[in-house]
Amino acid sequence: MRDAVTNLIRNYDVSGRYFDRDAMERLKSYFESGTARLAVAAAINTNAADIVRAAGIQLFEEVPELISPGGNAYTTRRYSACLRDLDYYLRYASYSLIAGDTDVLNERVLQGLRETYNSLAVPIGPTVRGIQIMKEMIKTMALETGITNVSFVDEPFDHITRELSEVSI
Ligand SMILES: CCC1=C(C)/C(=C/C2=NC(=C\c3[nH]c(/C=C4\NC(=O)[C@H](C)[C@H]4CC)c(C)c3CCC(=O)O)/C(CCC(=O)O)=C2C)NC1=O
Repeated sequence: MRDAVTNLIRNYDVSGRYFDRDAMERLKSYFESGTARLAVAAAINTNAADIVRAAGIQLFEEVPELISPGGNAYTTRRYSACLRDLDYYLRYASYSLIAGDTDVLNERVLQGLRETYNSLAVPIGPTVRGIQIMKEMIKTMALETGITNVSFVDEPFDHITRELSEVSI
């Protein structure tokens, strides 16, 4: 599993190079955003249950077929599985935000996920929507805590979304 720093070290070590200006710029931007990353992760940790619950409510309001008979989140078991999945995405997104790298998502979350979803007929579109709802909530929370540039919050959520949505080849 890699983070922004180990990833960079790995790339430079492969070719036996010292860090150049580009590497230093990247490290600088990672460390400069460190406090903001910590603050967002802290906000997620404290509010995870509420974020997941609220995102679920909004998703099922937008796509009520999911929890109607025949919907993939219909029945208590599947409803819980759906919220549990949102909770997985949120927790791993918080790790990825701290790491400043999406490797943890590839390694722990995304491997084989699309195939699993396809085999259980879990619809990708609404799942992606649920992930995006959480992202927006967290960006709002980050702005409320006084962080002005919240664009770094996008990375893990958009990465999961992109990988999930990719058409099978
Ligand atoms: C940490 C990495 C990790 C992930 C991501 C993960 C996902 C995951 N979600 C699953 C099921 C599921 N996922 C959903 C999710 C949904 N259905 C909907 O309609 C909504 C759109 C959506 C919620 C937003 C549902 C309903 C199931 C159960 C499907 C079934 O058993 O029929 C399953 C099948 C096994 C199980 O039910 O536990 C896996 C492996 N498991 C993992 O270990």
